[in-house]
Amino acid sequence: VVAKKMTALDAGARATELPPLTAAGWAVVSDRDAIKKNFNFANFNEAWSWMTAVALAAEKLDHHPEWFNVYNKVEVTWSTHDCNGLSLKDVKMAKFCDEVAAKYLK
Ligand code: H2B
Repeated sequence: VVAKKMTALDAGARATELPPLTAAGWAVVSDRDAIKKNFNFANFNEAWSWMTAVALAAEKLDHHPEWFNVYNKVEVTWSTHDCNGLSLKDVKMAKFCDEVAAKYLK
């Protein structure tokens, strides 16, 4: 199976997709076309469990995070190598990150 090459979000898609994400705490990175967010969990176990859920979804979608974890904190960046910028896969994974995090961050 040949993976479909992702295309960058056009101006219209950005105007629709990015505001809900920035409202949810995602920030557009200043020096490259990417979005990032810091997640704070109760402890390492919850952070790692969340990372595991995100990792499994990333494999399914063939779209992988850039992330940095220290104990209960995870800094995640989404961007698409294919198009050297933001694609719908980044939006999808960012939403998934928030959905799963909501189960921990009560
Ligand atoms: N992850 C991200 N974030 N962007 C990509 O363009 C990408 C990926 N491409 N994971 C996938 C893997 C590609 O390299 C493989 C060959 O499908």
